[in-house]
Amino acid sequence: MDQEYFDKLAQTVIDGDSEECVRLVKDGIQQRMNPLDAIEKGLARGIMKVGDDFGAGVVFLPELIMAADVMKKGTELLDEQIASSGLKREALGKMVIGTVKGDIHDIGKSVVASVLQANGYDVVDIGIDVEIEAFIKAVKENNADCLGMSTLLTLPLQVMGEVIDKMKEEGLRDRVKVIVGGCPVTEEFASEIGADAVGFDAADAVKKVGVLLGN
Ligand code: B12
Repeated sequence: MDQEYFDKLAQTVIDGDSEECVRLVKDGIQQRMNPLDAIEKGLARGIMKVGDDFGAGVVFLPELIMAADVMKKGTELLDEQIASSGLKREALGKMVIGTVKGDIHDIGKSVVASVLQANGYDVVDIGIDVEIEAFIKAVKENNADCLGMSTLLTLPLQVMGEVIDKMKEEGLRDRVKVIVGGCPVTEEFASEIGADAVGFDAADAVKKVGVLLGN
């Protein structure tokens, strides 16, 4: 697909036009475009523009919510596409992933979950606003090799460190790797809280989890 297509896709998010977004995405799927390109070169650019305008006070929360709904409709279709493109093979490892307590952003976390799944990992997505105890429970119940935590907000950042501390208390930290992500998360912060890695986008997440789990 060409730049004009990705620009149009970004514009549907900016305009809050879910009908046009779904139409364009279905069209792209039919033409066998790379679904991750549609997310990163198209939809994500649109939501980032609305997010920047929101930050600058040019657009307001209802418009941001509308844009996010459009983005979510598009990514849901593309996630299905990403998942079904994954080769059926023995899982490379078991991941639990979620957005930490205090944060309801789920688009980026879900994209990362789908892309990891498509790349051969068995991924359990435990959703948004996840309590510390719920992370621990999910890691234990699923016998996970790796935990992924996401936040886009500054305040809940500290929760990531609290989950890692709790993992240590429960004796889980030696065998379970931890990767963190989301726009406020830096390499420096990740090492401060004792995480093993930070992923800056879905492709980076696949690369880093691969290194952590020795794949
Ligand atoms: C869409 C959006 C929303 C939507 C969310 C819809 C949804 N279902 O998720 C809605 C409108 C609901 C929303 C609400 C709020 N939002 Co908001 N939102 C955004 C926005 C514009 C885009 C986020 C997004 O989806 N990006 C696209 C995806 C694909 O990218 P991503 O999330 O960054 O994820 C990628 C990477 O970060 C990474 N990644 C992410 N997670 C993980 C996890 C792991 C393990 C790994 C390895 C990698 C990884 O890989 C992903 C794929 O590439 C951002 C702007 C921004 N700059 O991020 C603001 C933004 C995050 N929101 C912001 C705010 C303030 C809020 C609200 C508090 C607003 C309010 N006053 O109520 C509420 C949050 C309430 C709460 N308790 O959570 C601020 C945060 C400021 C801060 N530093 O704390 C931002 C930065 C906007 C701004 N400029 O002010 N928001």
